Amino acid sequence: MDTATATQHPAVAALRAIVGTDACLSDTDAIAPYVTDYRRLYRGNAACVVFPASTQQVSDVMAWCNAHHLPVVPQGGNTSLMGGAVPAAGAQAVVVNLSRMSRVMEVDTVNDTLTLQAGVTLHAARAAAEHAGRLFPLRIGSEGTCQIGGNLATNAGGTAVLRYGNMRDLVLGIEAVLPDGRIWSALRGLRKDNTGYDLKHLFVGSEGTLGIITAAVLKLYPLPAAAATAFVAVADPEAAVRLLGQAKRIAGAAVTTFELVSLPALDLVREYLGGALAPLEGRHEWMVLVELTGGAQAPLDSALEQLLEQGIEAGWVLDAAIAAGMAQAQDFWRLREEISDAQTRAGGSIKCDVSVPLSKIADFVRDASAAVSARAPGARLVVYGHMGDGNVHFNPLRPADVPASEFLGAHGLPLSRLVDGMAHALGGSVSAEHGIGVSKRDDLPLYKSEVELALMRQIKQALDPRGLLNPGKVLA
Ligand code: FAD
Ligand code: 2HG
Ligand code: ZN
Repeated sequence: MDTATATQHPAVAALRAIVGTDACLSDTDAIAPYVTDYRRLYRGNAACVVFPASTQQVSDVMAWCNAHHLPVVPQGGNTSLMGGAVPAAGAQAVVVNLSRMSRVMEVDTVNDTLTLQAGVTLHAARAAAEHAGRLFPLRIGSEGTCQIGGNLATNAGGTAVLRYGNMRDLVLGIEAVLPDGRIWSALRGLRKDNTGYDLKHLFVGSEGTLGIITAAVLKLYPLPAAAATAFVAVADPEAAVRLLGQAKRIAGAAVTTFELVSLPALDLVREYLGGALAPLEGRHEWMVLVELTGGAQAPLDSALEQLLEQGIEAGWVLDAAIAAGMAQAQDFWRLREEISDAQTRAGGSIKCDVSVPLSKIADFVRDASAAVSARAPGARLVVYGHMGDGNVHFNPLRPADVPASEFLGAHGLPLSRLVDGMAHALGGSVSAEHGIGVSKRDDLPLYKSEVELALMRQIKQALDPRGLLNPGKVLA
């Protein structure tokens, strides 16, 4: 950790008095990882980065910043893909990183709830639940680094939403520090509570603009004893939608994961993983990862076999591999979960995290693919994701021989507007699960009505009249 110098911002000494010297960084090199976003597209400035150890310390930091009109950027694992967790370039701000608040406070196996501090990583939360014989079902590829506070602030989705819902559906109680430093504690483990406005939902998905989430009560579920997993080549996205419908009819609530994978997405992962894993022979344009989970293996296996047989008969399924055990299932999962990082490593990926009604997703993928290919011939169509939720990551990627900066410079904004616009026209969303951050902020007025934007601004004004929390994110 760094030492104080005469040129330091006055916040450094004041906040060190609150969190301790070692828990407040101000040296340029030391703060670099906290002011640079995951994809290294955004690099900001901060007076300092503080690591509070308690809700009271967060409150004291926030109160000091409020009194001194200093903006605050809440930060969890800094895995956001939208540039929301780092300060803007040139901004005077304090980054409040929650990673020291990593205590699991209670696992209640009668109430089926998990109470924890916001800085617990998703991986640690899932492990704590599993240790108690329960499941905390949020599953996303960044689980080792992202934190529960960040998951709540972004209303994270992932690969089990089909069965368990988004983070909003998984939270029962929240504790948050307000922009003026007051603590609002509602760590209630209640499944029914209609005592007025449900304020916790204001903070879910607010991307650090309304309060700093310091703790939460989350729902737990029975730990599934069995899973049946298949990697399936399908004729096209339309066939995938039909297969999903059939899966629901055959297996009902056991259908936990239904993820679409396009060939360019799979190729990219194979390139970065050394081409090792190939569950299916031959090359197929479209594949899905299907997982059923439940209490007993035999019924799941038989449901999956029945589904695939019927899919082959109907011409939806071209080929399929059923995982022979957990190790092979993990290999299938790896192919899916590595797609995001493979794009980050390749560079030059345009993120379009869109959702449309399931009934329109096949048309959307077909039409958006044609439109993007016409506009940027050679762009790799890294299209994949949570098809079961009507959510695809439609991410055009630079052709292999075109530098990232050239591709993004020529196509970044036009292609993302093209794809987002097509989703919007189908009644869809331009951010299904990643939020707005700074990446989509300036486009938000294209997709939200005046009334909706005005309501959002009124809420922001009511909670944060000085505009100190994560300024420049979500709303301009
Ligand atoms: P950060 O990146 O630190 O912050 C995100 C936003 O939340 C920022 O606006 C920040 O200010 C705010 N924030 C953070 N902590 C708090 C807090 N305690 N109180 C208030 N505001 C706070 N997302 C999905 O939804 N589904 C996926 O499947 C998915 N897969 C991913 C896979 C990879 C490989 C990567 C890199 C990212 C993925 N993400 C996914 C995106 C990201 O991991 C999620 O948005 C995650 O929820 C962010 O958590 P975090 O702790 O890293 O938050
Ligand atoms: C995923 O589903 C994540 O893998 C990341 O939401 C998506 O990198 C992306 O575009
Ligand atoms: Zn996703």
